[in-house]
Amino acid sequence: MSEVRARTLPSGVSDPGAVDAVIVGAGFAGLYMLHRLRGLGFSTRVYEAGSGVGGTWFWNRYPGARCDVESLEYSYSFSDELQSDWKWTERYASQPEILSYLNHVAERFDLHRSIQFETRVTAATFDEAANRWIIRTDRGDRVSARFCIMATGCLSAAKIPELEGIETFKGKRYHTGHWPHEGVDFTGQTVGVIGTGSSAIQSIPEIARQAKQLFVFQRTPNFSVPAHNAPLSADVIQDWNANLASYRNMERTSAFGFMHEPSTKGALEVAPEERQREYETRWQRGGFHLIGAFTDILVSKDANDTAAAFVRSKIRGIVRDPAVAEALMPTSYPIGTKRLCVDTHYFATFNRSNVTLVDLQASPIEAVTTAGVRTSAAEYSLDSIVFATGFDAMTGALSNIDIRGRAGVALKQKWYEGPRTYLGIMVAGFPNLFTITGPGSPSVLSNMVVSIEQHVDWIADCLAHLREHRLALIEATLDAENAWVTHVNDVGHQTLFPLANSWYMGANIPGKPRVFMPYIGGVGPYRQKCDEVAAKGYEGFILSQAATYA
Ligand code: NA7
Repeated sequence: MSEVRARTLPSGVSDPGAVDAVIVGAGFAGLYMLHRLRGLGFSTRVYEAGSGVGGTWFWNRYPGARCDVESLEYSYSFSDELQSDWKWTERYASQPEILSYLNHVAERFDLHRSIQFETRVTAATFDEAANRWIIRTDRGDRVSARFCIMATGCLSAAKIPELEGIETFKGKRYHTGHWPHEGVDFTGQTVGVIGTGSSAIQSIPEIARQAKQLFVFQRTPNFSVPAHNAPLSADVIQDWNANLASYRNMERTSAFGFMHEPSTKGALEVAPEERQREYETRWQRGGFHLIGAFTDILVSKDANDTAAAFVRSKIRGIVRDPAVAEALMPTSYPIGTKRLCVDTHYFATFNRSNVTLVDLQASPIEAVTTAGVRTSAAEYSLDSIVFATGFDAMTGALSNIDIRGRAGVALKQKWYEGPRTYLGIMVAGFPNLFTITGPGSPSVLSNMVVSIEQHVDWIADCLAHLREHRLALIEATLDAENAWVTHVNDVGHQTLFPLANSWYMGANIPGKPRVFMPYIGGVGPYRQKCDEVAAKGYEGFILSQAATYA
């Protein structure tokens, strides 16, 4: 089977050719999927909306953009040579460094030639007569593929809020998820940042250093813990390399896909002094470790309250103005049930004289005006507005494509009351369509690279299995899907996650069904389940029909 040399295709011209697989997206997931399928000899084409590889790391170029999983762990494990050659420089990698890494991967494994850039997939339709997917793009391509693999990312459909008057604003508007490649110089400007999620929390300290005046429009305060980012020391790298196999195994069998010091006790089982010591140690260590301090932080409200109170006390200690500190303290949801943020000097930024917190709970935004933002209490004149307002998470990128399975049923219609998948990988009624880190899998509750590698390997093995057994189709049964959805919900409802209005719950998008979308059963147990399903001849799937493979 020959590779499709997509780069040589004149853009905008329909390609009548057929391929074994189309992959949508060239981020961490799409690149590795392409590499695996090419290794198996499947003809594969990747469509990517951006002009380069990288996905999330291609688009999210806002100041301060950084991964909050440690760089050594937020990296591919599939190639020993890649692991030993690539040198991460910081504990938490910046966006430019991760993008360089992904470009390096694409070059190293010669991936570019199979990727058609600046091409957005608009539709994917299952042709029941031919048992193939017909994929269409915004450049007029129409390609037929036996398999369609969505590597579209969980946080890729940017969300601009529906605020009155947005179009009338005369200054510059930016969304953190679509940042200009040439960067933005805010020197001398009065800037408004709307939102206080991870993207805002990373960018606000950077923008504050440049801008003349910064207004932070906060609807819901967020819990954030310090990153304590620093250059990676030779000792840390040496230890990582010396223990690589066991560390990687720890990630794969862990709860969240990264290494952590497991806790053995509940927060209320220990004396208050010991609890405080444990939180303090983990705060000093930085990153997500705080949330793992005790076994029950994400399942017991009383336990959770102790961790939340600890972080609030830290905010009180950092922010000098007590009223501002109070406004920055989250109280309306348990810590960890909205994405915990990891920051560098976020709370301290509110001690700067050029930074003002605008509490939208006290005075909501009424409209964007030609000059800036008007709340119920005041009007703010702004040169630029930064929308750090997040994404239509987990389902948005898929809903933006007209995906139709058997009998022309639209995926959007099927998911009208919330996403339904089997294992987060496939959807009943949509044969041969795969969703890498789809809803119903650990995905956003995990180290994405670990979860991506697991899904890609599972899908690649599945395709090889089908070919080996001369099978054309794999399709989740409705029973298996229903049972999985029930399980995902049951496990989710054993935790505190449903208590928050988070994007995990679809709560940030007006009209989106309130469903806890990711799977919180743990990366390790989830992997085991997927492996068992495959080992039992793809239990819960129907595999059918002899096929001719070119
Ligand atoms: P998030 O985490 O969804 O944050 C979006 C922020 O924008 C959040 O504070 C929202 O407040 C706020 N928001 C959204 N709409 C509005 C309106 N209309 N008015 C005021 N404020 C608004 O997105 P991020 O990009 O920061 O992070 C996404 C993920 O990327 C992150 O979790 C990491 O996994 C990486 P709300 O809380 O809804 O009241």
